[in-house]
Amino acid sequence: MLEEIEELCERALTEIGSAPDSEALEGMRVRYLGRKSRLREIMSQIGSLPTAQRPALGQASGTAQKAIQQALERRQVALQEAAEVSSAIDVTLPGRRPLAGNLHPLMRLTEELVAIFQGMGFSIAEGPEIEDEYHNFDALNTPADHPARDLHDTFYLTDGRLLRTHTSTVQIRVMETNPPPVRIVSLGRCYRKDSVDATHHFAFHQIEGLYVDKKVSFADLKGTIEVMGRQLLGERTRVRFRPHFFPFTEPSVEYDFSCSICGGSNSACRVCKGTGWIEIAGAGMVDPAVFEAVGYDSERHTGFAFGMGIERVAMIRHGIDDIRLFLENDLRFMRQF
Ligand code: 2U9
Repeated sequence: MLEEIEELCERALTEIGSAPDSEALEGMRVRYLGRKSRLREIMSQIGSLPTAQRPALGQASGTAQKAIQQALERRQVALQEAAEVSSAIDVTLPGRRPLAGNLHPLMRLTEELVAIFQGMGFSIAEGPEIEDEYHNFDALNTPADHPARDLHDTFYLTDGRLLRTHTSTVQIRVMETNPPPVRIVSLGRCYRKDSVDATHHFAFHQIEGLYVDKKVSFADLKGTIEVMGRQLLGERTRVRFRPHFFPFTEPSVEYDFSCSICGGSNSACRVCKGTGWIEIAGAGMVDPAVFEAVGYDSERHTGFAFGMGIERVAMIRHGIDDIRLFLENDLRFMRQF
């Protein structure tokens, strides 16, 4: 009888393991554990067997009953899970469109500016964000007592190095290692110890241009800025230059583009406030002291340079009034571009 129980249990487990559906499984439960099953019959006979045989048979039949019961439960769960998966997939439904990301507005504008300057013969130059005081200030004719070098304005590292405050550092490095002519735009992230508000951030992006050759003139600078303005904001864009001061350029200017939003006709214009002009950035002829620092002969070569904050241009272009939006990664803002 012991052998019979073992055989019966083995057969039951094999059959249950491959039961095709719940109905077949219920049939097996009745056949192997039901009131009229062989196992129940054996169990009911144990009491009338000789005492010595009873414990072994009782234990074997109990173990078999438990094993069959567990196998039935396991198979039931497996069949249910399979049914759930197949009913969850409706192969007749149309496919879901995958969520495709798009470029950050600052990156898009950067790429556009790069294309504009490449079209005018400029190459792209990049360099380190951690710099030394020499490349960030001294080589750019910015004296030791200049306010920009103050601890309040620049992020210094403990070893005396600093986070670059402009990308002009890259242009110094290019001139140090390449003889003229040089026609490059440098771009990347810069850092200043500004309190964060709607128009300032401690981290921002710059694009700066430098053109050095024999006989480069202020007229070349004006032409370059005009072409950029027209390509960026439209053919009707005009440019005006105002005298200014930068340590690294002489003469220096700030330049404005005519307002592409209202053309000066709306006194409530968010972008130009009704003046018709938008202050973009600065530029100038490279100061001879900068040429001396990189070993260029300032008697033989001249050059112009200009710099722009990319966030500022993006704000003007899209009528955005808070610089912080560019860094918050709020999808409601990003999806507009
Ligand atoms: C070299 C020599 C001169 C780059 C220049 C500006 C004027 C300028 C600001 C615009 C807004 C920086 O992002 S901002 O805060 N920059 O106005 N930048 S001339 O002059 C150079 C650069 C490199 C070797």
